[in-house]
Amino acid sequence: MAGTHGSPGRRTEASSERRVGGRILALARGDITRFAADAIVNAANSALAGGGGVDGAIHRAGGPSLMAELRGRYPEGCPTGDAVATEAGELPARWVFHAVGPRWLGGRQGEPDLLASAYRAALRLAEERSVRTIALPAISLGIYGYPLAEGADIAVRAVAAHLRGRTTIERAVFVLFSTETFEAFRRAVEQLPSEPMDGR
Ligand code: AR6
Repeated sequence: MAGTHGSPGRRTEASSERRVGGRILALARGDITRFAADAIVNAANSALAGGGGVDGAIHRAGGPSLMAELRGRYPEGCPTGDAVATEAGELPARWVFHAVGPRWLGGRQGEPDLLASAYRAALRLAEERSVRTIALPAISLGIYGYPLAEGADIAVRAVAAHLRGRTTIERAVFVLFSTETFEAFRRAVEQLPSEPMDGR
């Protein structure tokens, strides 16, 4: 398939990438706090209070300036489906976009729209700052319990739709902690329509 590495099959890969709208959509295994990018997306909660998972890792690696900026600028938190920006402290990035995905409550509380909206809000913040490279986690797919395959599809479709439009982003990489999550995202990327004109 145009733009993907390796041959199709069940082989687990540590990374993969393809072209979407002339930009790169990549998948990588690993710890997002170690990824150099203009911006890193966080999976936060609506109190912006920090917590476990990728949020805890980002605050630990970024240092106390992230929480200080969140408390100072967003004392009322951030609604589910939205995102706010801070600088990135000690992280190898310029910005952190704290996006709030939905907690999975069975699927009838607007979770799919809220999850797509959280990604779109982070991508809007990226445009406002002319971000060219962005690293994203699997929002809501950990502690918030969103089903893996469905959540991966929503994440991949939201970012792919953005890359097909007018954007400053040249490279968006989902950084995924577990093999299972990586494989769910890989399957979601495989479902994207191919773009023969963009394949190189
Ligand atoms: N790098 C990349 N991915 C990671 C990392 C990391 N360092 N650490 C965990 N993941 P979660 P949520 C993966 O639980 O479901 C927090 O307490 C993880 O394996 O971090 O949106 C917040 O404060 C999973 O695939 O976020 C909120 O209260 C994905 O990141 C709540 O959890 C997201 O899992 C948000 O829950």
